[in-house]
Amino acid sequence: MKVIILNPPRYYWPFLSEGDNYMLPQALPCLAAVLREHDVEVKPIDCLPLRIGWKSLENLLRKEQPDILAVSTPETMFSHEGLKACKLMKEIDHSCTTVLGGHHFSATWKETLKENKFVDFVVIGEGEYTLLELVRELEKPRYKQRLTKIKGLALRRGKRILQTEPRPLIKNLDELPLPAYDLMPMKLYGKGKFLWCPGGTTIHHGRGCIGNCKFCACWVQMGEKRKVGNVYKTFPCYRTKSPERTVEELEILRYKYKKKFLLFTDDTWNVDPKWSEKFCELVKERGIDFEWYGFLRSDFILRDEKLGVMEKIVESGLRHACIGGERGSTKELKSLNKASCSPDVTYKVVKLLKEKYPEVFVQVTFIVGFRNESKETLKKLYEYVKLLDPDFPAFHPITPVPGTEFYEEAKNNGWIEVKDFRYYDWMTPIMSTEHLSREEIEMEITKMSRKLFSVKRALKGMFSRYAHKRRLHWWLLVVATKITLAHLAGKLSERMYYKISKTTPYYAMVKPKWYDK
Ligand code: B12
Repeated sequence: MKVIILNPPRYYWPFLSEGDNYMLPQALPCLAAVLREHDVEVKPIDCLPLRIGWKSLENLLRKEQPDILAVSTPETMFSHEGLKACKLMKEIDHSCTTVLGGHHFSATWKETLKENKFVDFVVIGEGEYTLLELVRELEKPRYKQRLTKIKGLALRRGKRILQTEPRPLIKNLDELPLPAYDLMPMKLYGKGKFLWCPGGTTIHHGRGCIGNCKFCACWVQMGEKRKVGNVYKTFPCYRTKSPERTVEELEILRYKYKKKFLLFTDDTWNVDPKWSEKFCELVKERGIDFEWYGFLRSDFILRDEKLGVMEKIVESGLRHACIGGERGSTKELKSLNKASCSPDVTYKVVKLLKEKYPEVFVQVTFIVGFRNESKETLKKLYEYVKLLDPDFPAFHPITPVPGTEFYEEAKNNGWIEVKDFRYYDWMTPIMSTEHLSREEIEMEITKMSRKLFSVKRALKGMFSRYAHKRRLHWWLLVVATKITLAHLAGKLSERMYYKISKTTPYYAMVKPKWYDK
């Protein structure tokens, strides 16, 4: 069986350079490694760094003639590209089996299979062993195939669409083979000058999360499915590779592929202080010089500071901390199942990082546009963020994505105004509030971002003695300038000043030159 695992062509975020727009999607080398370990002929293809547009992809699929095309588009906003790839494959060769996976399709498997005859299977949740078993079954003559025996799969049975028993999570992540980075165009990742990981790539040590935030799809995708009564419910579950295994992977990326900056894709990097301490000691012992970006929980940073572990984490190379601040009131955070990181805790953390660890660039993300959002609640949030004064405050309109508790709530209450998933880009408001229209939400985000842009902070950052901080403050200036120029050029007027038709939002993503080629 010949398997292609595909990250299809897609649009880019505006204002970011091409290299800053994508990174190595960990799913591809992880899935490929397990298939290769079991002697399956596998080719992961990431169209973005290779600039493979749809015409080139068609020619490539005609030449490769895979038996199985497995497509990974985790993000809801790119799900249409995943479907397009399956449709194209069936037009080229109807006998090729098409498989989808990732966050979005794991949560929409029923409607995906119902509405799209060109999709044969959806792999739900953690995919390594489900995909392997699917390949093994499809290798057998049809009458011998026992597809419904494969856990974690959605498939058709005549007119019915079935979901098999949930796939148990992999208990010991160290049993997985090292991701097949050698099958990826590693040289082409990290070409960005500024943002995610200049000269770098992605890595992950943990999977899943211990939190169960209402708006987040991460913990759901890697959550544990347990039977409650007659139905399966998803519970947060956190697992991690050992520090030794993670350092082994890190050294391959650092020395074999010369990647000096790593983005840890873990939902929460700093769950276990013992793990963090051991990892940092190994990095120090082996003298690995690298810098890294991580999603860190604020209350765990304070805990680790008290334990003396935070010093070791920064010493190991942490240079960009992304913290989910979300809101400025404990009551609001409680309603999102995120009370553990209170506004006061996040305030203490940003103050600690700025004063004791100036080498760390502090990004704090906030969500606006919940049902009761008004100019008054936004003013309070603005005052809080102004007080916090992180290097980069990022505001995202709440985007109800399938699989999350918030999506069900928004859907059941009829709050979702934009049904076209292409607009779920975390920039375009998808729903209005009891007090603000979608356009007003967008206007408020722009106003807050502009008012929070401080020349003093920018200049201090742009001439910081820490390279990563310098780079990012220059990036912030470049992006702010681009937005302002686009605004002056009136390119943004359509968006900023409500010339948007009340029905279809304005599509902000940028089409790469090679997209159709
Ligand atoms: C790294 C990452 C990014 C990176 C890189 C993305 C890239 N590929 O270029 C960056 C920072 C650029 C990014 C940006 C965005 N991201 Co992002 N990202 C992630 C993150 C943190 C890690 C993904 C990862 O590597 N996971 C580790 C691997 C091992 O797990 P995995 O991808 O889940 O794959 C496993 C299974 O899902 C499954 N699987 C996955 N695909 C497939 C395919 C097949 C065929 C099979 C069989 C199995 C399978 O098997 C894999 C192995 O077990 C996830 C959160 C998360 N933890 O998953 C968010 C996440 C995927 N991103 C998300 C979003 C929304 C975005 C943005 C749109 C918005 C934003 N503000 O971030 C942008 C848009 C991207 C763009 N540039 O245009 C959401 C998607 C939710 C949704 N339903 O839409 C997530 C889930 C975060 C969240 N909090 O909800 N992202």
